[in-house]
Amino acid sequence: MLSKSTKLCKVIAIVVSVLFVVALFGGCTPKESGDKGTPGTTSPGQTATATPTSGGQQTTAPAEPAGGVAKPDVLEITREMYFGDVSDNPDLKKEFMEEFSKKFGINLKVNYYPKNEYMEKVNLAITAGEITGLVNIYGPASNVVKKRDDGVILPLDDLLADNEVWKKWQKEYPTLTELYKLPDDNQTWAVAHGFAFNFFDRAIRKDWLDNLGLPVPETLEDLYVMAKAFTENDPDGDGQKNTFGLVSSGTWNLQDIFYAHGCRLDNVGGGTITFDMEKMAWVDNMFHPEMPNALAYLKDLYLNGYLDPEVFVNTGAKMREKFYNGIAGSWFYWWNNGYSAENTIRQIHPDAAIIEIPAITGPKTKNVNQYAANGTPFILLKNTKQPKETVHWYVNLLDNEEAYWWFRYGTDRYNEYDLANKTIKRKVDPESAVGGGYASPGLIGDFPWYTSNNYIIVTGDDPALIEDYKFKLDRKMKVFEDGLSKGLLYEQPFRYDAPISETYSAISADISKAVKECLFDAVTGNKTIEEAISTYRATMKAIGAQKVLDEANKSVGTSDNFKY
Ligand SMILES: [Ca+2]
Repeated sequence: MLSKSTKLCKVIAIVVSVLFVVALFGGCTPKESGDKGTPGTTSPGQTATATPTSGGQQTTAPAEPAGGVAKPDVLEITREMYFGDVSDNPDLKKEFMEEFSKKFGINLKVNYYPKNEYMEKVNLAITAGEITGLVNIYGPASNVVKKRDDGVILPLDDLLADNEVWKKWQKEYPTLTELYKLPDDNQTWAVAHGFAFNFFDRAIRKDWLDNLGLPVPETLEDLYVMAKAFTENDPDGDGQKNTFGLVSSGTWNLQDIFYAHGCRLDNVGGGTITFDMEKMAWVDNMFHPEMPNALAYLKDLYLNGYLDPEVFVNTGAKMREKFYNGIAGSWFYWWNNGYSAENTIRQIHPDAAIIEIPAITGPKTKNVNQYAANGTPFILLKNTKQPKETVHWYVNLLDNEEAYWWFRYGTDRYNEYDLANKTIKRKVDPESAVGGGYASPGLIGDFPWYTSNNYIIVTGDDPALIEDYKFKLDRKMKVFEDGLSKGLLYEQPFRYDAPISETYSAISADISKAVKECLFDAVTGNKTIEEAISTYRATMKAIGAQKVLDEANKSVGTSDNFKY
């Protein structure tokens, strides 16, 4: 394995060389996929098959590589929200399969189920043998493990061994091809439906900084000075003490403070069992030597009111509301969400301006904040008649610019594809009340090479829209570039998002409760920091958390000497 820094340099080189190959976090994270959407009907999943292509028709099918694999008789894909929910847009659903089949010379069959019971329906259909081919399931990786252990899916390594696109990805985007390579058998059990880089960054009221003559913070010390001034020095200039520095929902939006101390929290910012990329092992960062300092820093902010007094009771919505209303001056939240919030804040405070920064530094000054790329898994069912042809051509189509965008947004009847200029103008659906585009197939997510971060994608034909898109995209990408060029950002592969451990699944709620209590007690001064950590240790020992660390480390072929 390459050393950590070599690997990181390589990632940076790749990222920089392909010019902003980062993807917007679209609606494609497992968390979002798991959200309950619009209630659908209870009708069974419907399927339809496109009419086979008649002879002599023009297609722009990707050329079959020499010695390549023949096209499958049918490419069967199962995915939620295909042209809306299950009963929406039946004509568009059918038309797309027909048009796609004509254009690319591959008969496409899409199965779709109601969003609010997608996984239940998919599981039933798999058990009943009603569907074959590629099936998009929800993350995390443990769902893939389950399907493998149920014996209903095929490993992909041999099937893709001679696929040129796959080989290219292995070289240029190794974490993409390894996303669903399971550590215990070293086999690849799914292809990602997208590979969208994403991270949290710190958004700050730039107009408040300017009003107070403060620089954009870079370190923990700067951040403290800022939070204090945002609370005590009337940053909005209305003569009242009605603002504070930092807002968060629990520790979710304070993660950069833990990062700066080198003791990162888990993937949801609420736990301390996390994968350490330097040790390449699962650890409990509650016992990181810097953790007491991180907690002392937060305690100081909290007791002085520089951090929202309601930090431990805020929901996510409440946290956002305080930033939108101009009460709180800063949060640590999804990349670009601060900039998106600017318009909302300006409805009340017309002069509001936001700046986003990739990380703040402290004892840790390099590789401080992590980005990860993920996409939910597409598994290949064992009952697929032509498994090799199916997965081979699916991967080929993802590498084909036109086929990719069709998968994403539909045919050129509903989109003006100016691919030479990397511009996509989605046509306005006259039936849309908000001037939105037509419903789209949504079969695929962002990939680094085809993404809303290197294509201009607008709805409608107004040139001002394109200028606005470019401005916003430049501003957004600058945060990521800054993070990379200053060595603040590093890649934390998604496969290390949550521990693969049966015990973890069983006791994660208890663990979460123990962490919450410890953080609350330490930051509010309910207990001393030492007492809070020692209570946590006793609780974790009592609930059997040792097994979580041991199992998780075993799953990645390592061990950690730590004992609760
Ligand atoms: Ca004020």
